[in-house]
Amino acid sequence: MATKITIDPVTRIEGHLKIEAMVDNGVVKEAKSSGMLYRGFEEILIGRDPRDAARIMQRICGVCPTSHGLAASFALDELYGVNGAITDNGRILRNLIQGANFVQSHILHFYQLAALDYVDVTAVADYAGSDPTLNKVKDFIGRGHLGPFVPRYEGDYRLSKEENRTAVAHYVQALNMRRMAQETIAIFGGKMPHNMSIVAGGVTASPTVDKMAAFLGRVNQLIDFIDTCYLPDVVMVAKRYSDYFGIGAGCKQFLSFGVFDMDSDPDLTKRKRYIPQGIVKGSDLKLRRIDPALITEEVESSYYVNHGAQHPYDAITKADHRKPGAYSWCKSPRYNGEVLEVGPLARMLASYSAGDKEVQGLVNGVLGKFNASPAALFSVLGRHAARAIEAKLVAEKLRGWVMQLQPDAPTFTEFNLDVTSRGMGLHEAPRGALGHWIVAEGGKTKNYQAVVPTTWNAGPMDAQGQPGPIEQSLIGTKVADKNNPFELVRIVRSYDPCLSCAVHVVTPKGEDLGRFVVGPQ
Ligand code: NFE
Ligand code: MG
Repeated sequence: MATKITIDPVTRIEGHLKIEAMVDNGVVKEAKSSGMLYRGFEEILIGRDPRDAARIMQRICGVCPTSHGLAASFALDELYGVNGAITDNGRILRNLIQGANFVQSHILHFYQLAALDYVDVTAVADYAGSDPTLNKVKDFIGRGHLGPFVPRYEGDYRLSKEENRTAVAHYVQALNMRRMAQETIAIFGGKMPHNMSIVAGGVTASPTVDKMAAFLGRVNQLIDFIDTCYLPDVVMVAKRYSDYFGIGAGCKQFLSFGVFDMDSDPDLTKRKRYIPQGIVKGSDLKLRRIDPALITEEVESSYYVNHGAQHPYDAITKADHRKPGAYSWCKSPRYNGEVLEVGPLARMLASYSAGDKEVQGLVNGVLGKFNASPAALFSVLGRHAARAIEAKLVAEKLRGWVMQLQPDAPTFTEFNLDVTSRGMGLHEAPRGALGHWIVAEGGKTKNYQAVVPTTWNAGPMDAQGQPGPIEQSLIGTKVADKNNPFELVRIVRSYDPCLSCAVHVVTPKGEDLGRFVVGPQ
């Protein structure tokens, strides 16, 4: 008989993601991924000064505000006609801020958001050594402070006692490293979260030598942590859980908008980026160019009044929380009607397929360690490995990029505010492809849409009956113990979902769309 497994909430980060899986004979037959959050963002901007987008859109999320500030600024660059005129300093500062942001996000994901699915923290309970961090955790657990380590599933923890203890010590160290990465962003971003310096036309921070030195010093410590903790810990987990190279494949089609500008080509589909733009299909690992006109969102299974596939420039968003058949506040983004996975795996595949030798070497190195074929990348461990490899590559690039700043050269290009125009910001957040689209009339915002990574990955089924990437990853998965469905949470968390990013609509007039009781009634 089929059993329904409900996991709600799944995420250890902003927002609620609910997963429902119908399991029959130990195998997932159907899966539903539901964004359970209702918020308000894009339409707050309507009627406002378009420049507000670079500040307000960051409030979508406390984890990746930097990415929203950047995507908004890219869209505004085009709106104001300065998209081909960003200075080298402006371009490099944006890359530095976003690079440090990738590092903080990836460290946070592996240790704080994913590792506790693999690491048994109780291994510290009878620790008798002298490591002060482990003794603190032991004391913490001993006094009954089990959060954030519980609730958790029981059973499938496979690391040795020593390995568990190492991972727990690194979990605590990662908190410090993440703080340091946030400070690194703030050196040129002004503050974190919600930086102040990324604007249309460039960046307002000035690259002084002392700031460059402060940036470099922190990056070097972050690289050290990535090399000595993050990468070895991912390999340690992969060794003990190597079956996860065969679990959670998904749609095997990937999208990257590209990130880290190497020039200021006004056309974002031609701009040279360190991690390139394109679509990669698992079947042939070729990088295909994208046409942004083919990006749409559908709402067939979403709590919005039905419409067909809409391009973000023309999109309308009208909530209908009683819609029959709907099960998510996420929309379903599609490219030419196709389902695509986004994120570090998509980006590393884009670089790999574009012939980036460094990426090819690191990816082949990981596959070689596990005697695995490239198909193994389309998996839970493939996503973790891609994220860790990307953290290392990006952190190392930061070292070189910061030295390219010119302390006395301009960081910002002036522009005319009174525009009737539109703009598209294609970029990559740590969790994947992020696009902002703005339409303005007489210098005021007329329409604004953001299509974000977790909407691509966690979106529901579309009108053609195609499930979203996370749903596809779950369908066909064997669940060993339905009371402790480790397989399902490990698959979902490998995508690093963040629901507050993914759900962000409101009615422009602010009327009541529905009343929701949260908590005990
Ligand atoms: Ni709230 Fe976000 C990232 C964006 S995910 S974390 O990375 O954009 O949808
Ligand atoms: Mg949106």
